Amino acid sequence: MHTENPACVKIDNAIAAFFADNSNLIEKCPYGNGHINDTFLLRYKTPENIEKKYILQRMNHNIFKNPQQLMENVVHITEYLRQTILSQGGDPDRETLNVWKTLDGANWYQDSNKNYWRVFPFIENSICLEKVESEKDFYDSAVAFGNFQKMLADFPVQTLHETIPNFHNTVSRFQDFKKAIQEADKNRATLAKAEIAFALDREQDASILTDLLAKGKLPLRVTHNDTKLNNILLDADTHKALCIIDLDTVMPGLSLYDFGDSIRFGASTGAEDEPDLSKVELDLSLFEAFTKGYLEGCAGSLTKTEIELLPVGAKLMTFECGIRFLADFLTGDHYFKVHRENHNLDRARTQFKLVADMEAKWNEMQSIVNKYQTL
Ligand code: ADP
Ligand code: GN1
Ligand code: MG
Repeated sequence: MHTENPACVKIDNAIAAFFADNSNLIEKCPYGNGHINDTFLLRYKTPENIEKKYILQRMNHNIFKNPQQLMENVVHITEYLRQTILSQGGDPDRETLNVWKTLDGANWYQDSNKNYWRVFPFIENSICLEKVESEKDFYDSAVAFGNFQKMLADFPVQTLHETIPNFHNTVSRFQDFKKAIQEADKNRATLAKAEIAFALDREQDASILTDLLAKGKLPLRVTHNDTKLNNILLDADTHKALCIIDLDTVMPGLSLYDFGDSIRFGASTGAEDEPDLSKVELDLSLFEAFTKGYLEGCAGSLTKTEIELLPVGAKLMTFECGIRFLADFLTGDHYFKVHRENHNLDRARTQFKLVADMEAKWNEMQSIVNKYQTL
């Protein structure tokens, strides 16, 4: 079980690598709700008495096996986005992440315990939502994720490192899941009997997208691959989508991964870890708002096949996340951070409840996509 409390991690050496004078450091505290990295907020007071904030992160090198390559990707992508945003008259200090260098001019720092650290200036006057508050916010986030992919359409894809191989290869995720069943803790397997059966019943679904990709029927694009609502910052005053963050998994992928992952998290009526499943279903109005926004953001760049398969993307990304949570539960919670007993099982259950609800609402989902096909 992942028991380390981020609050207890010694961060002072890391801070000293990035900032010369710490006499004005007001606060350092754990921040955000990510499942993978350890994130801290640093608050400084400048000599002019102005507050400046930074995000300090310890990259999870058990999951990201090569943090140097990961940071090469992040630097390369953010510098590329910076130029594009500038050429469009935008504000690159607010509309993209920017990597803050160490005092030695490096993009990351490795401490004596072999932890890898990085810093981003905090994007001021921004908010981050864990749950959709209005359809309009979700629509705006969809336009931003579609536009993000469009901005990276000409990015030299061959220069990107694959930070986690087979990240959204659902077939390989299913194999991992079956292996987890073999290696499972007996009590946990008993607790999750119904969920294991639910997933095994849907094995044939796992290969739908990988088969189409292999046959050349779906184009490989530069995608974000982790398009949860809490990976986008909104302007605190206007609620306009401002900046896409968490770029660790930007890699070649399918547009359907980005669409699907956003739906799985944002179009659910319940939280990802809601224990009361009666509160979890697919909100079709939110599905519609996101479909419209995403297609507008992609601005005609998606093929007819990609558009037709949007409901498949939503269902498969939800199913894939469910089997990942379940595999982690069965084998002892080593991947996703957990904060309570059976946390990963609760997460798997919400994902499977959503999958079942999507199956029940399949015709409606397809009609919605048809309605916006020409955007
Ligand atoms: P994880 O990989 O653990 O999900 P994220 O990179 O998504 O970590 O960061 C965790 C949280 O920190 C985000 O959800 C967001 O609230 C906040 N955050 C990250 N970077 C910034 C930034 N540059 N400015 C403001 N908030 C940020
Ligand atoms: C993880 O890091 P975070 O919390 O944004 C995971 C995603 C999952 C998500 C489920 C690198 O994302 O793939 O969809 O949890 N990231 C990684 O909430 O595995
Ligand atoms: Mg995140």
